[in-house]
Amino acid sequence: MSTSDLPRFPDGFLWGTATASYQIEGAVDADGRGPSIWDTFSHTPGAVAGDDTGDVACDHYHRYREDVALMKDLGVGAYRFSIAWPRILPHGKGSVNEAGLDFYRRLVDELLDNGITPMATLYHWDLPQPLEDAGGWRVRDTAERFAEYAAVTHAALGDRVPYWITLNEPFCSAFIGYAEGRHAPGAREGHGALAAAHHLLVGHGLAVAAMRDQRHGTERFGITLNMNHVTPATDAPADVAAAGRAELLSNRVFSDPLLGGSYPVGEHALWGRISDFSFRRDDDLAVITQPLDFLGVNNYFPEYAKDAPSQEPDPRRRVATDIGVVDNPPAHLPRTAMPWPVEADGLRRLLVWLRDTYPGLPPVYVTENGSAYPDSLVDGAVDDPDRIAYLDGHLRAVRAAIDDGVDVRGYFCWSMMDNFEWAYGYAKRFGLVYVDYATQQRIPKSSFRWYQGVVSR
Ligand code: PNW
Repeated sequence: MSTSDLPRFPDGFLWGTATASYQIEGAVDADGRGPSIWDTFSHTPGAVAGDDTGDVACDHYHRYREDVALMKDLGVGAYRFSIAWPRILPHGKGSVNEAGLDFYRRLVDELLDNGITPMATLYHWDLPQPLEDAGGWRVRDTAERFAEYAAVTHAALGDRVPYWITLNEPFCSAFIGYAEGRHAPGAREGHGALAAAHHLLVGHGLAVAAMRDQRHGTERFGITLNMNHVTPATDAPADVAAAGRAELLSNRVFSDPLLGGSYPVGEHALWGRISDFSFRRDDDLAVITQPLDFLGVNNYFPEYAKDAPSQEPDPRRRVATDIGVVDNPPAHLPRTAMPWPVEADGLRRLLVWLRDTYPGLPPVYVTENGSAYPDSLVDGAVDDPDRIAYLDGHLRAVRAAIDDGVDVRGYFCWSMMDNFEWAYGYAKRFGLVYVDYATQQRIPKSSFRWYQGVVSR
């Protein structure tokens, strides 16, 4: 597919690509790194497909120079990566591991030397295991330790990293990690997940305040939420009500406090069986609502909500995501390998929803969007027309949202390279670059060449 008929983007639009520490770095014992909840989880038999682990992953820790050279070839202006908390503070708190900071100093210098702007995420799910052992995100202490970690890391790198993202997808940390149990730490709880969601928000606010206090210059502070546009599957009143519940869980639990200044209206109907909210303190909203310089949005698919009975009849055993909704997208939509439905206009609708729902919405960066397909290496090359079509459609949707008046400043394709796809292990490939894990050879896919054409226009 040619890029010649793709609409143009505003001057200064930031084109990028994204990864995360545990998904690519490997080197889990190098230079004093401590264990994280993902080391523990991936080494638990049956937790990850194929019992894959991030022990080696893409060995990016040792191959970052080659990977930055690929980004330079790709022509992107920016790279979004995450910093592994257990490399900086192996016990989660206390003494700082300078060797861990040094890795990110080297990476950032390499990016800057190649004219690529670094965007750092402080937490992409690799919580130091000792903090989980002390309660993890269920307890307020973790939020306070997170702010300390943010301050230490920002003090070391803030002079060279202009974009700081506190958390990646707190929804996944709280609800997939503590309710569904498909991600580390693998808990299945109701109350614990809601406490985790709250402490993640508090940790975000404390971290922004701490970093802003010691700001070096013009660096900007934001958070990345995964969000989905929600439509009722039919116009039956029960499905319309289900869509309200889905929108609350998928989006508003985080976006209402962060962008609207209040906990979501109607949330108690959802959490009815959970009545202990003592983890919320009176002044927490003031902490959570620190002004954001930008909002990061990750989006892969839209949702179509259908009313459905709760899966677990005993309310005491229900997890927090069991809200009487099933996702029922139109059958005609194509599917990726996940198998997530593909409907690019869902991204436009989501961005417009954000603008309409939150007056004063800060500038938005699409910090992740992309797709997994069953790529294969044939005669030394990977042809991935489905991924190109996916990206083409979603870029047109972003452009249409800008035309609709949404202030979108950049787009980061997930992912720079194939990597450890969490519960799916290495079986799902999202990369613009194919990774042959047996040899660690990197092979740019045809989507890489296509995206090169997009970002160079
Ligand atoms: C995001 N879901 O995760 C993450 O930020 C990335 O680390 C990940 O590789 C990427 O999307 C692709 O999955 C998600 O179940 C994981 O809806 C799961 C879901 C959404 C996003």
